[in-house]
Amino acid sequence: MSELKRTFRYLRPYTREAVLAIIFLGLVVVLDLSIPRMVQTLVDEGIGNQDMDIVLRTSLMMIGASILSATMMIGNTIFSVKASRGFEADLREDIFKKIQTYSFGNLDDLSSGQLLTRLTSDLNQIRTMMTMTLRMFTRAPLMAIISLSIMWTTNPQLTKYILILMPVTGVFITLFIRKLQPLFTKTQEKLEQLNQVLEENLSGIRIVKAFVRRDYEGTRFKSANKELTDISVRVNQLIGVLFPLTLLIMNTGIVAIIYFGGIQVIQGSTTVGTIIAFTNYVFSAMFPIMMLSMMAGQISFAEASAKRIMEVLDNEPEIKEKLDAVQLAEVKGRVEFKNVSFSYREDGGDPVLHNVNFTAEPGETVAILGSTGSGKSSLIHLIPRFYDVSDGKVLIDGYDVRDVEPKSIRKHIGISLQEAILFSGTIRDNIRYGRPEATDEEVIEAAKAAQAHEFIIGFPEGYDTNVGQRGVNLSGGQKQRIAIARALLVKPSILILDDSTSAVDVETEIKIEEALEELMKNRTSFIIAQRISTVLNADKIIVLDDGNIAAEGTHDQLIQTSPIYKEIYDSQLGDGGAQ
Ligand code: DUT
Ligand code: MG
Repeated sequence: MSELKRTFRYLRPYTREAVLAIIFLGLVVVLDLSIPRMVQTLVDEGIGNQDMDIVLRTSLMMIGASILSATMMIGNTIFSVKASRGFEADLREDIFKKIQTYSFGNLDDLSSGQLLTRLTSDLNQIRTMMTMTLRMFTRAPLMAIISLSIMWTTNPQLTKYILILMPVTGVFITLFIRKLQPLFTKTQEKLEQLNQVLEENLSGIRIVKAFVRRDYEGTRFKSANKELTDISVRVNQLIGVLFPLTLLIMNTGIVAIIYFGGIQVIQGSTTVGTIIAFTNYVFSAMFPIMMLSMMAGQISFAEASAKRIMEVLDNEPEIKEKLDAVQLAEVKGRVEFKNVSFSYREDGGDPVLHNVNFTAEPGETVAILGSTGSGKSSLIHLIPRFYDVSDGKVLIDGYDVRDVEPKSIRKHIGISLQEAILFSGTIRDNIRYGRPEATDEEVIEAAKAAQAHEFIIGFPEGYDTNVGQRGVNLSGGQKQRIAIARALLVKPSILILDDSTSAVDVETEIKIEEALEELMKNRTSFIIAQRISTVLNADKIIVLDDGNIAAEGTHDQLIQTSPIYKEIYDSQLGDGGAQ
């Protein structure tokens, strides 16, 4: 229960609504339970004494009580819905805000699919639970207590039979729940497995088609689906047995009341009306126990969901901002790596960068070369502090990035990540994402430099063309160029382009290079490129090999001194290494 309880604090702003909902509910219970009492009067005093007056008056009162009870129930609904929806919205907002604080490392641990499930179906489970609490949970014990007290004050003798039956039912239901509980947990696990298969399938459906693995995926889905179905069927079968059995116990109680009550009536110690009222009260005293047994499943589900939601909320961002963090108003763009080692795993296993040292002076262009997996992306991710180094220091303008407010560094960095991700919206909005106040002229200027202007104006709607989700209606190269324009538009002191031209033809790539040269005069830039032709003019070329700097220098120096550089050069522009 503990995790579920923790979510309850989100109900606090809605205390007024929650209390009103429960008050209304209490009134409903009192009114509902007054009706059998009136039946008793009607039978004993009205019908028994053949008094039409009492019959009429009591009937009217019963109708009145029913109408009032219905009205109170509506009141309960209004306030409980207000409270639980507000609770849900606040909790959702908190989760969303929390996710925004996550750093790259946190996001490596929790996939977007997992986060989405937690924001939707898990949250839904908890909200359902909350609504039920405000509408039924409180009702059940209230009903049991009030009916039992009414029964006790009218006829303690008969009440005893019910008091014996209640713990029997209680024990019986507890045994059942014990059996059900592990099945609920299992259901939840199976559901997650199924979601996993579904999620992978939906995001990778193009790959599934391309590799003609529909049958395989179909089988995978079928088996996950079947497992979930099997277990759900078992759960529901068990519940299906539980319900009629509790009904049986309840009916036994009613028979007992009628039998022993009947004897009392014949002996003249009680009235027929009392017996009729009692059979009603048996129902209202026992029904809550049944209802609670039904709800046990809901509670287990909600608890499991609360655990997953709290995991999201408890997750601390890996990148922590220092309390006395420095705010950088200006960044000149000096970037220095001092003995930097880096590993994605906290336990330090297998570093992807070993003892990296280099300095990029303001305005320099640094090209990073290296085979795939050599650590190029990892290296540049350390500059905006997407990850923290495991050892050593990354300095910007002489400040350790860990001492500076991350926001104030990132504002001065324009980055185009290896995978160009766009948002749904217009091309214009995508380009100005980092600087929403940019003018149209600035947008066009950035697009021109990124060699995107021409294809953009080629679209019938130009810059107002809508980009589909994740940029589906654009080619890979078009997306990359928009991403470059987006990075350029912030007029950064440090520009980072990670393999941003891999999907662009050589001719366009060279044009981008030329345009950049002009644009990047006063900016430090880091360019990762596969093609050596685009980096020949860099002020500094860093060759990475398996996380180590294998060589560093200008093209002219490297071609003389570095065999590994010469090898790359020959393989791409090769005519025996001649210049
Ligand atoms: N790696 C991880 N977790 C990640 C990213 C990378 O463990 O989230 C590993 C894979 C690889 C090493 O780090 O062994 C370096 O990866 P990186 O992405 O830095 O390599 P790259 O030089 O950018 O390769 P590519 O040219 O394929 O982009
Ligand atoms: Mg990379």
